Amino acid sequence: MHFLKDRGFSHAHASEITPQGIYAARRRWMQGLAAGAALQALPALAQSARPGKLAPLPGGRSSVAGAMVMDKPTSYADASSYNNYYEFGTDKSDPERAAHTLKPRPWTVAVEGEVKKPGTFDLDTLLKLAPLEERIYRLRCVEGWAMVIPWVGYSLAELIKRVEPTGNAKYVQFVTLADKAQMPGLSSGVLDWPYVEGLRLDEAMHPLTLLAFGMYGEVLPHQNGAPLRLVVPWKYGFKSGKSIVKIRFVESQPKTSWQSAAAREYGFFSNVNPTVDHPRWSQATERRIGEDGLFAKKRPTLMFNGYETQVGQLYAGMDLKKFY
Ligand SMILES: Nc1nc2c(c(=O)[nH]1)N[C@H]1C(S)=C(S)[C@@H](COP(=O)(O)O)O[C@H]1N2
Ligand SMILES: [Mo]
Repeated sequence: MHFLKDRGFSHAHASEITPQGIYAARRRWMQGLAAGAALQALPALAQSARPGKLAPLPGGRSSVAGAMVMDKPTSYADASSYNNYYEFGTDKSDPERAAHTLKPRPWTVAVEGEVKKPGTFDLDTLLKLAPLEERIYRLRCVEGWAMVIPWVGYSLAELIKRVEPTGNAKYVQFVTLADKAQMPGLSSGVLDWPYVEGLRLDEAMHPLTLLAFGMYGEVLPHQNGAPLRLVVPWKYGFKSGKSIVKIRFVESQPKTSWQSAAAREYGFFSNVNPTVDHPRWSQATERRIGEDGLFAKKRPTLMFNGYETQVGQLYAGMDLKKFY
């Protein structure tokens, strides 16, 4: 997995990978804590240091508003072992165990539909398309658990601007890999394959919508969606497709795999919303992975997963109970 050597990356020191801004912000945060609590919080400082498992992929400081949440990052061990990636099985532990068969290179992404400059981009081209940034996002699964992950990537808008959507482009559909030879889960009928997702064009253009190539300063582990995936932090996790192979610009709202599976349960928008319950369970609270145990407090779910200031305007005047 040392395929990034050609970019001249050597094993950088953690302090070079983690933007100074995070250190400064964490320092301010730590200063606000009592000495004892600060000691307990110390491991958080090491969280975004490289785990040293895969090829390094450093990201620079992001200037995007909301790109750096101050919550303690989930451990790499948890983030890479508790996954939803149904192409490799439906148990949380299946992807880590089974995704070694995924071949993240060579890899291309086809961009087609309502764009003036369609084309097929290979991974190296995409990696160089815009400066890579580190962004610490909350990711909230519709099942009720959440993580905090330092991703490496750039705004999807960078790619969208280059392909020049036509006036007819109102939505973007994301198609992910479906290859039976690499993905044992495809023989099950839990979802329609390939796994497809979609966003409205303005959601796709929002600077927080991330095209991610790495996490924790390294390339993405297979189970987290190597070699590239989407991360839309204000929506339920299933909107963030893994291992994307095609991006299609379309005029009408595209089909998504989860809507096809259960339209009443998984809407097109799927914005994190504590006031709109899933038909089978409440969304009012959530559980942070790594915080389970006897004394773990229940966390209230935040409107738009805590990104309301940044994205609320996208939904001004919309009935969010109807457009769930
Ligand atoms: N291709 C594909 N992408 C997917 C999924 C999937 O099953 N297949 N699961 C989604 C769900 S339900 C969640 S919560 C997130 C989980 O991302 P993580 O494992 O990196 O935390 O990926 C999303 N992307
Ligand atoms: Mo999910």
